[in-house]
Amino acid sequence: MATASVKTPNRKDGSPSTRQLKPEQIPGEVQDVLASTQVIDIHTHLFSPTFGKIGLWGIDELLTYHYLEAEFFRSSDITPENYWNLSKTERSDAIWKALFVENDPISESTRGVIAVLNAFGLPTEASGLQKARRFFAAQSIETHVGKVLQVAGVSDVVMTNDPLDPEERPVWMSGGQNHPQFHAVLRLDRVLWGWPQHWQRLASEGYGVDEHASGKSVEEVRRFLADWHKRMRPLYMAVSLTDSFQFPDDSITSKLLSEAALPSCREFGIPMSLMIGVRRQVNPRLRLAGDAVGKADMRAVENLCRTFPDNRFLVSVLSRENQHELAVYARKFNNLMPFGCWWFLNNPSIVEEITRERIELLGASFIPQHSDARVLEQVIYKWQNTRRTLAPVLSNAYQLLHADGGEVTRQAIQRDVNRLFRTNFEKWTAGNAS
Ligand code: FIX
Ligand code: ZN
Repeated sequence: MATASVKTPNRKDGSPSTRQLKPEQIPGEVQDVLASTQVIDIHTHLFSPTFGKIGLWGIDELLTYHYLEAEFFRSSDITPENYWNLSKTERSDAIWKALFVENDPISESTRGVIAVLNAFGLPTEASGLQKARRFFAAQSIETHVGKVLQVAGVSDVVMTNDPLDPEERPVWMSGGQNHPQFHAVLRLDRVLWGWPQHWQRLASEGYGVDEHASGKSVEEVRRFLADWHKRMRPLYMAVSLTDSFQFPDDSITSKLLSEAALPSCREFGIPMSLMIGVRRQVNPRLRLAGDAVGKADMRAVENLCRTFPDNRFLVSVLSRENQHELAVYARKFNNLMPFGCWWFLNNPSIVEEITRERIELLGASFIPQHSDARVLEQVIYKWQNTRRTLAPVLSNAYQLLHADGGEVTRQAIQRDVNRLFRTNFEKWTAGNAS
């Protein structure tokens, strides 16, 4: 009997039904709750319209996403050097031809472009590129943003904001942004591991720092963080770390993390996000697409969580082989919040595996996904795929609960999905997300 589409009506006050579900009703309820619960996208590279051209959107940006550039070089005779000499339009023409015309868009990233075109009712066949260009060219970003987030079921977008980025900095120095759906994050890569290349920038701004982060450098970095916390009001601080990251060690990274960033996070009451496992520029010819992945030593996470029990950590690791360790560490440290299926993990086959083991080990006490979107409309396909992949995983968890004698109601499902999509993050950021 077709029960999957059966939904238990909400109660008169609109709250989810507390009526016990039959096993065959569970998938339909889970799908409906996932579809109707807006998500906080806790890590993206999107920018609100205030930031102008560094906020990427539209079909040519979708097609020249670095995920697609990496796939393009496998299906085209154009060398990276020749590709970089092309204009943006010529690059997206070449990618469309190689990945969407001469081959079927069956990879996660190519299929995502098709899903976005489809979401706007645009043609998805080979001849559709020009019509898509006309459609996006006719959009005003201020209204387009609202429509895209509404279609994607995203209520809040958390950005990645680098105070030392010359393109982004002028916006913050002239008052910043106040779009209610976009939230700042203080990204510290250039300070925490890029110190040799960037310490002089802080010095030139009047912070009394030196090449070895000695003397007054730590207190001056904390002053720098306080200045930017005031300017950005970030929900958390963040850093991306390679697969060789160790803590503790005698590096400037460890020193500034433990003596400046983490104390400042405690002072401001915000978490520290650690994204660990990237192997940077394994093929520099591909530029942003040139990064890869490496298995990290998770004892660094263990040492940080144990040494700094008053800090809250958001942690995402890039290696599939590190996922089980991360989930086990989350059982040991309640100041550790695992999040997302990052980058090369954001594929249904791996998202399913990671999410199942997280539910089995952590219940609903983790953050299942972030989009890492770099182009606005990507949130549409990334969150469509996440909901599509989460549905059977969650349904299975509730059907097992029912089989073992537990009660399953729509109200309970809604409570868990709220936690996974929203309140785990809101509580972690001390309620600053709303
Ligand atoms: O460090 C990061 O925030 C990574 O997500 C990016 O560097 C990466 O290029 C990306 O966008 C992956 O999805
Ligand atoms: Zn990212």
